[in-house]
Amino acid sequence: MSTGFFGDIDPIPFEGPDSRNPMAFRHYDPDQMVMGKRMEDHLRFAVCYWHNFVWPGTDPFGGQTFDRPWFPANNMELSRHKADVAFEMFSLLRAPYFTFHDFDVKPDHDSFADNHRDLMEMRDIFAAKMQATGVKLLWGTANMFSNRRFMAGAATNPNPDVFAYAGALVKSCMEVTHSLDGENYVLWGGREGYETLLNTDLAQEDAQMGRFLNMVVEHKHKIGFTGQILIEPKPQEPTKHQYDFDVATVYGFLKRHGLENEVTVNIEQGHAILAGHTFEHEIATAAALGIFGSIDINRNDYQSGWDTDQFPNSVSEVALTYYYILQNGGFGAGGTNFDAKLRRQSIEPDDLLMAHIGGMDICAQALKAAAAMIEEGTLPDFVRDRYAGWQSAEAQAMLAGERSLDDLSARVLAEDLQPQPVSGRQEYLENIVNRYI
Ligand code: XLS
Ligand code: NI
Ligand code: NI
Repeated sequence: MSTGFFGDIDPIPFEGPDSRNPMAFRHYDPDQMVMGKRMEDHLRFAVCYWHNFVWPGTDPFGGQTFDRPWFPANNMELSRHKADVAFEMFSLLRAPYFTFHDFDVKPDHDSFADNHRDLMEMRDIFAAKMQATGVKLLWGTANMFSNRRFMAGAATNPNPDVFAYAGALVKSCMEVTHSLDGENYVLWGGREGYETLLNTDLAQEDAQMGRFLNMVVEHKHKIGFTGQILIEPKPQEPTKHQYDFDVATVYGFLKRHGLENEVTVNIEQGHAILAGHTFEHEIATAAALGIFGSIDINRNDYQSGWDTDQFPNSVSEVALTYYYILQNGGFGAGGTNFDAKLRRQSIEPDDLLMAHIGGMDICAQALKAAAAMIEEGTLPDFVRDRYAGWQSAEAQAMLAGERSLDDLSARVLAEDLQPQPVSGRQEYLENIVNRYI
């Protein structure tokens, strides 16, 4: 039964690339087969709770611009209404998954027990709605950055009682995620970082964060949660220096604390850009290190230096994203989570729908382009051929630790080696990419 929030509309249909209907998909056709798999099963779209149903449209200069019937959602009645609209939107968009923080779905209290009670009630409401709609949980997470108790961090807080509170919160949120058959659990270290070294002990905070994540992994095994634990890297914002700067930094942290086989990464487009990387750089790095998990799709404004969380709108950018994901074997338990929000002047309910329709279509178009790049083979073949010299017996011996610098020197002299450069052919390769976009 409809909440009336979106008016009287049907689930968004697929009408094909020639459609001029703004409330229809032009490329996202869930059942279309791409490389032997349904599009829906490749993309594994998730719609997030926080940007759509919690953020009121504020910016540093102005307050609320969105007028939603469940605002300010400071009691359970309004929270239940918010859940009705959220699940209605997931269904209208035909998104197979959603994502949420505890803080998004219920009123915020000072007492842990009050928060826990409301979270349990919402869990039961979600379980019934998931059953009724078929919408599944891609991941759950704990918000350990909004309430002022977390202003100096959660796991990295100088006060051990905040560390304990954060641990208790992750325990509840992971257990709720598990009981809703969530496929992953995310930790974004929203305030795990620092503003000034003058009040910060870096070694102490690293030890705290390492122990905290180990406890999370221990608890996952204890309760039999088989989903992935995902760390979401971000270099700055809200803190000036965030510890989970980028994929490579997170990998070093995981190695240092013995977690590289337990934890993978949730990579976000806007965070990659803030770190001075491209999204595909971060994805390919995670794949090379064996820790690729999932993605948060959005885009940043390239001029602002801020995590603007806009909906993706460039096929050429997103095509390379899926190209490297497909090269890595596609998503396992991960998926494409729209961690994206409207601009604050887009105040109508159908703006929420159109933003996702456009984003889902961009991803679908990009997936088709990426699949064509792989199936046609020129790009992967080029890279393979470029490294083909490493297949020789001598090259394999160098890699396998069977040669020393003395050996290399002796051979270079004996054979009078004078290696000749070959073209990297970047423009040729860029032209090939453009064939598919
Ligand atoms: C913020 C993060 C956040 C995480 C979930 O920048 O992207 O939204 O995805 O806590
Ligand atoms: Ni995110
Ligand atoms: Ni973000």
